[in-house]
Amino acid sequence: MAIREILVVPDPRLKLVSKPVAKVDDKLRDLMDDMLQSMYAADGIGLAAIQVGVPKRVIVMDLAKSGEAPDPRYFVNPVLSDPSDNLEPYEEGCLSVPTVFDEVERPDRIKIKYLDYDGQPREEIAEGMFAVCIQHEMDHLEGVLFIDYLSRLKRQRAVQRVKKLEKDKSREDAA
Ligand code: GNR
Ligand code: NI
Repeated sequence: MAIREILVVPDPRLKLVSKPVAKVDDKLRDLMDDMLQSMYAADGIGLAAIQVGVPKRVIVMDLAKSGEAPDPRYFVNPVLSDPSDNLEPYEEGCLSVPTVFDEVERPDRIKIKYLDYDGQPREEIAEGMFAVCIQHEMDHLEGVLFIDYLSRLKRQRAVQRVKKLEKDKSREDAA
């Protein structure tokens, strides 16, 4: 297992549309293991493969609260359907847009079909934080970030903020 670097804006790879996975095999499980470890290391609750530079339709997630037992979840080739009419706002963040948080409205309930860690087909209804997170991660598979739902001004500010953060970080590393 290895911790992989998480891409941040404005990396153009974050805009790619990810490709379906042909087979859930050991190589894909290695990727999912690395993604989960990288997500935990970055204190995230979800991660899409493109965030570590791999344009495949793979998501990992762990919504366990701190102090609770870990609850790793894996979603391969996920498909969402039957969104509720009711939208709920939630203050979102993204490991690819560090330190930026803003409100996004999404359906509060949605159906999800996917293949699990063993390649078995599964179907669930997502609600609450699960609904927020799975829709945020599905957007990554389409090259969409939560800041794309904000005003152009807010989006530009967000990207500038991350650019500065990265610049300051690379200066620190050099010093
Ligand atoms: O760690 C994360 N927290 C989060 C908070 C609110 C809404 C969505 C998320 S997902 C994010 C990790 C991430 O960037 N996944 O793509
Ligand atoms: Ni994200």
